[in-house]
Amino acid sequence: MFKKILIANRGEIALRVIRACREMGIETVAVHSTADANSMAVRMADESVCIGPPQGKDSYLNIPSILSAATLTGADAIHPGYGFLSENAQFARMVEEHGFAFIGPTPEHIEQMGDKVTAKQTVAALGLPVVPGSDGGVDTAEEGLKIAKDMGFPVIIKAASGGGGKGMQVVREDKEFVESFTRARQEAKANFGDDTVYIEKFLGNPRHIEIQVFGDTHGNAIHLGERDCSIQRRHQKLVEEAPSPILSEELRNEIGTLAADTIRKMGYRGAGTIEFLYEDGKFYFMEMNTRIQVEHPVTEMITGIDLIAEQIRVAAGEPLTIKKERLRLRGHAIEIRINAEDPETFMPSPGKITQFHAAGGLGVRFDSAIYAGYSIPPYYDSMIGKLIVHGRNRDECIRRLRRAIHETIVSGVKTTLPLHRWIIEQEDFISGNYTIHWLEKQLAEKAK
Ligand code: MV4
Repeated sequence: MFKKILIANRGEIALRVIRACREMGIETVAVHSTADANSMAVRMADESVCIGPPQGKDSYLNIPSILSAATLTGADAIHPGYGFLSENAQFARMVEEHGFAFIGPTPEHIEQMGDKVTAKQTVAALGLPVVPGSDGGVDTAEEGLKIAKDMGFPVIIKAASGGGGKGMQVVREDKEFVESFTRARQEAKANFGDDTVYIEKFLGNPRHIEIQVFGDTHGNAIHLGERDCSIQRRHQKLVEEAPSPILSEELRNEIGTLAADTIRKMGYRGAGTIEFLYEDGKFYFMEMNTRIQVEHPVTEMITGIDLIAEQIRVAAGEPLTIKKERLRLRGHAIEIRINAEDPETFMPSPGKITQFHAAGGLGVRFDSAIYAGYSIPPYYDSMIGKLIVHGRNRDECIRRLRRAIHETIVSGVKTTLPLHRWIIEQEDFISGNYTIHWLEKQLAEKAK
């Protein structure tokens, strides 16, 4: 097992990794920008190293600085968290070339899933259902138009190097196609330096349901059920829950088994998330994330498994400790992401937190790195914490969440808590009747 892990990240996920390490008897190194010198991760880690100025590109994305810090402190492994360098294949490769273990999949798997065309072809060949569409990249507007006409409108044009919603064009009729195709290519080139695009049938009103998977270096692979992440705005998730309120046990087992079989055949190691669109009782593969995700705690709450500890063990070459026979999905969990933002305009609200109290009690977890007197820097994303609650069933879980939101105090900055309080009171939320478009539709109604 590793003796010392360097965490190449900040905020709540840096603290989350430090917590797992301390419980495992592993020493930790926090790297930080000059803006994060007073962070909770720096305080809780055994050692810390300043790796550069505030801007992410100069610090948390600065590969030479991070590798130097690992060498200097004698770390054996690097945990990338989420965001920043977590899905950078070149970083994973350099980490390994410098003699450290990368706590994540191989650089080849990161690369393979990072290209959305290759990812789709790979998982389709291994048995996952995919959205009907072009077979790979489409080179010309004429070729694209023929595919779209044969398939029928509406269609969606996506960038092969995109993901997370960037560089997509929905096309509703044939006379718009050529213009949209040209725009999609231009945006793909400008944003990702790669103008490869592909075409899919556009699903009008799906849910976003993702499966947590895990593989090891001994040929084992397992799924840990799904998370429903349909409550989102501009591709930013606000609420995530497990299990999905609309999925039957039969369908869960079916898609979960397909997901686990897929990563087993790939020889995938570590934590992964396979994202699907779900509409009319059917799943369609969207993309695979090769990192631990923000919303991993809802899966931890219903399984009782520490997913970060499992990532570390797998990276150290140990077999998975999760056994299918002993895995039970218990009760219901919901996570809300608390952002330091205006709850109506979504403008970031950095600044000093004057008062802070975390909710507690049975079934309540608050994953955050903030404290009273902490100043939220303006350089990074605005998520300041995650409130996660567990209950024996969805009704108990929602009641507990309402209570926990009531207990949470964050003063000095604006937060999205009022919006969360509102969302969970809505009839559609309570009945589980929502899709990826629900929140934006509600916000448009509210604004009238
Ligand atoms: C789609 C789609 C409808 N049909 N693909 C958005 C993020 C990117 N990963 C894929 N996305 C979508 N792909 C087909 N064929 C609708 C979306 C989409 C979406 C997906 C998940 C969560 C929120 C979303 C919001 C708008 C569009």
